[in-house]
Amino acid sequence: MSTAYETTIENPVPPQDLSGIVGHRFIYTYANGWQYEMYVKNATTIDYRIHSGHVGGRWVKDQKVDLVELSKGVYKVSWTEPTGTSVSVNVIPAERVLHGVIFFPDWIRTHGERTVLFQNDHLDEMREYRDEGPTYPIYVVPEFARITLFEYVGENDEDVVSVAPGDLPEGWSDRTN
Ligand code: FER
Repeated sequence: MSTAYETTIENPVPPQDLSGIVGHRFIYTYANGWQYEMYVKNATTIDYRIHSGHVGGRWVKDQKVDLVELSKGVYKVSWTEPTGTSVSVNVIPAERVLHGVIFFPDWIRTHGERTVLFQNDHLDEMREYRDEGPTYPIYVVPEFARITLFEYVGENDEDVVSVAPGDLPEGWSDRTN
């Protein structure tokens, strides 16, 4: 093999180094124009804000995720929301590119506004909507995105994502690096 390590049927796991994404905040715009911000608070948790798009204005803290390194510098973040939405995002920081697939239940396609809030204050309400549905047909949104800002801010900092997207200074999310 050309790689320095080998994954096998018995051990399909490449060496895991999450230091290139844990403790980082990134802002990105999907090809459909939707702008998101993710803070990888630690190896199992993200905070995020949605600056524009179908559910622009929504924000969430302490979402548990599965985070892996697929190959050197290539990460995958996957999770399911209390709303029933599932998301899987592949992140390649060095190329300033990511690809996300969002799987929305049907009720969020028709009533996305119900999820535009600080979700942590409405968890039971979100689970009720989820259980009411309808779930199907799933609204699948697969899109590439350009990472416009990528910065190390440290792990487990509750101040990184602490206000609603709409309460940030004008143009805040358009800062690039
Ligand atoms: C993302 C795509 C979707 C993301 C979050 C979501 C933080 C969340 C969707 C939802 O629950 O509305 O890239 O990154």
